[in-house]
Amino acid sequence: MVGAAQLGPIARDESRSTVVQRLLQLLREGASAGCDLVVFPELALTTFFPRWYLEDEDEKNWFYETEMPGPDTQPLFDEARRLGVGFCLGYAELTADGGRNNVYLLVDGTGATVAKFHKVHIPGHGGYEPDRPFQHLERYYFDEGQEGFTAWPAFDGLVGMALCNDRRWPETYREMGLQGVEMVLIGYNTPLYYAPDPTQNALASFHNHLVMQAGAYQNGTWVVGVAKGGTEEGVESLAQSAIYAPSGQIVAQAVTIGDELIVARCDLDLCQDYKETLFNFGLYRRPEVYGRITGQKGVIRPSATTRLDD
Ligand code: CDT
Repeated sequence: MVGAAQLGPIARDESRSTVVQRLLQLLREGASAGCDLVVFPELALTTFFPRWYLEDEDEKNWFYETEMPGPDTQPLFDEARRLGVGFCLGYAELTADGGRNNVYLLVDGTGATVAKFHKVHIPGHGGYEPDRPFQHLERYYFDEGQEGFTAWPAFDGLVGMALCNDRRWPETYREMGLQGVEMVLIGYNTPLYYAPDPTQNALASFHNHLVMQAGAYQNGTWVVGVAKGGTEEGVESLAQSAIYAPSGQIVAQAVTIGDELIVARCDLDLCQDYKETLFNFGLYRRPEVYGRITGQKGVIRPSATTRLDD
């Protein structure tokens, strides 16, 4: 049994210990519901601070963890061990050598860390943009993760992680699909207003489901999508956390925009229905004609004069 522990807003001045109390409540709910794993969203310990341009180092650093577990987060690890329930936690990490990472951490039911993921696709912008109603400065606050996507042996299966914008890219799922992933955990903070193209605002929910349903189906994997939703410091964010089956179907979905646990019994054997048939990679994929996918970054349009007989 897996739980998606959606969070409602976290205030800018909310202390770590208060947030951890909210997480503990959801972890305990998960334990009562029979969960083996409870998944929290991206940046689950603080407000989504990339909406502000902060120059003062101390003010900025307040939002990052320098140790995990630290004094405020240790109770989560202790409770996981006591309950025998694992968890996945998103937070901002500041390393000893100054690295700034958007991290997802997978912890098992003994309280031991199984895996750590660094967000790969860092969206938004890197400098202050005065015309926006609020900023999306992830490219100012976070380094791009270099390790890529891994399927980790955990929870009696192969578990992968991705964070927010990663979920929009098909390469995210396929990289893990090629390792046989059976469950992909994805936390997100998605503002409902998208400054570069507000025509997309009304489609936020559609796009959210579209990418995770497609990722699940095309790779024969479960996907657990977990939001920090609701109106946080004046900015409305998408909720609608959901659990997607390898068929691409939604098997559970949050109905509120606040703290809410949804659960689903995820039979990992169902993945084989898709991995061994339509998406039998070993039989049907044609990597020899997919060279551009890793060999090229941006679009290179064919020249207007290119003809079949050139
Ligand atoms: N957190 C995160 O990655 N959010 C982005 C917002 C859009 S880019 C400004 C997302 O893809 O949902």
